[in-house]
Amino acid sequence: MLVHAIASKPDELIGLENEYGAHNYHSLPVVLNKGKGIFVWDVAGKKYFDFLSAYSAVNQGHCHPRIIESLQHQASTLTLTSRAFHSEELSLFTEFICTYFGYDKVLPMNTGAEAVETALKVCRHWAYRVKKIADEKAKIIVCNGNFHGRTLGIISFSSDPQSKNDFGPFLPGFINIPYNDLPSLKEALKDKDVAAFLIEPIQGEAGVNVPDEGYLSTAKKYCEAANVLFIADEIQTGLGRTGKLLCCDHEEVSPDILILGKALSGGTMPVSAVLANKEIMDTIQPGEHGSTYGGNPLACKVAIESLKVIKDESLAQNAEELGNYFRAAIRKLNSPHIKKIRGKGLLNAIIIEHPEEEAAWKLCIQLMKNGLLAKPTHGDKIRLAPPLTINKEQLDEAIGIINKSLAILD
Ligand code: IF1
Repeated sequence: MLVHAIASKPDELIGLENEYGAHNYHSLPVVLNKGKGIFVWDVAGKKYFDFLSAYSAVNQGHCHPRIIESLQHQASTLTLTSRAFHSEELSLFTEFICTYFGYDKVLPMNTGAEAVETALKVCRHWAYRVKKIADEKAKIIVCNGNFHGRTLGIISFSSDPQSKNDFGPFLPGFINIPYNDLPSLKEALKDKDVAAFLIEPIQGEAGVNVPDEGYLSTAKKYCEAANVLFIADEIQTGLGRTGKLLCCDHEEVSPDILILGKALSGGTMPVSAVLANKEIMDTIQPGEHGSTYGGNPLACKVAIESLKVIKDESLAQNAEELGNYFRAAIRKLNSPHIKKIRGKGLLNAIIIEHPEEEAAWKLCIQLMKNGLLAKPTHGDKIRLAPPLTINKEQLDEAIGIINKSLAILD
């Protein structure tokens, strides 16, 4: 059976995945096989604006030449040593990323979920070994509507039934409070057994939910006063996406524990990292945590280059400027089908106003036909988040496609 070798039509390829792959995604019916910068191409050679950026993993654009160069060079030099030995690239990476973000220490992992798990483990160690919370009592405050990954530990504190139904039993030790609600945080912090507050500076999965100005900085102050760690999950909001290097920078908040992933490798491979100062990170000792691939030389090399590109190409600044321009332009369309556009930098979502339940999906299909890829979430929301390398002319062209496509909802 050579069917996989000869299949090239999109329908056949989708059929193969449908037959042999688990059905854990509802993808748009487009089959891609090439990417460059802000564009991707399907198997028939049709070109699209990528307005998802692999959920913000390709902030630097697809196949960025400098990142690919570093990947290829390192791939033919040394890819994996395990942490049983030191590697030149890991040593250089640890110094580079700590200097870049202003932290004492880094713990490298692979996926975002692993980095979140790592941050939670580090914070529990800190709770017992530094804060001296009684054994097994440490609690972590999280927000309703959160998305931090898909492991059993993380979904234990999800408030989304789809993410957690029939996956129990769950991990205890979490307190859920409403997002963007300071009085609830203040109340929850009264509990002396609280070790940390884990937060997305903008909630991605919840539909690009931007908190009120002052929420993050006040929340940080409350945490400090209660001797509770402020843990920022910047896996999606970090690395220039929202118009600053970190979304927390908008309010000059320096998280006690910073979690990064996604664009840390410019979309080439899973690379994540947890940063913290000594007092916190030194609570982890040999044998207490790790990963076979975490901190591998290939990942380290690629991560350094990915971070350099963000600064060298002023991607945060571009996201800030074009984000403001984009939201203003979408508002100016004055479409009766767009209830709202919200976001920061180039992390944006439109909320569709339409009687049909499938309207957002229908619009995404039309956008796809017209050469722009975006994905609906939670029924009526569409995330619009191109690579941060996009320029004004390209953005204008994309806005034209969005405008033209909206007619399908008339
Ligand atoms: C999927 C959403 C985005 C994340 C934050 C940790 C992780 C993610 C803030 C885990 C991952 C992804 C994963 C993706 C969908 C996606 C997503 F819609 F679900 F919310 F981006 F907006 N923290 N987000 O956003 O990182 O383990 O995946 O590397 O298909 O599950 P990961």
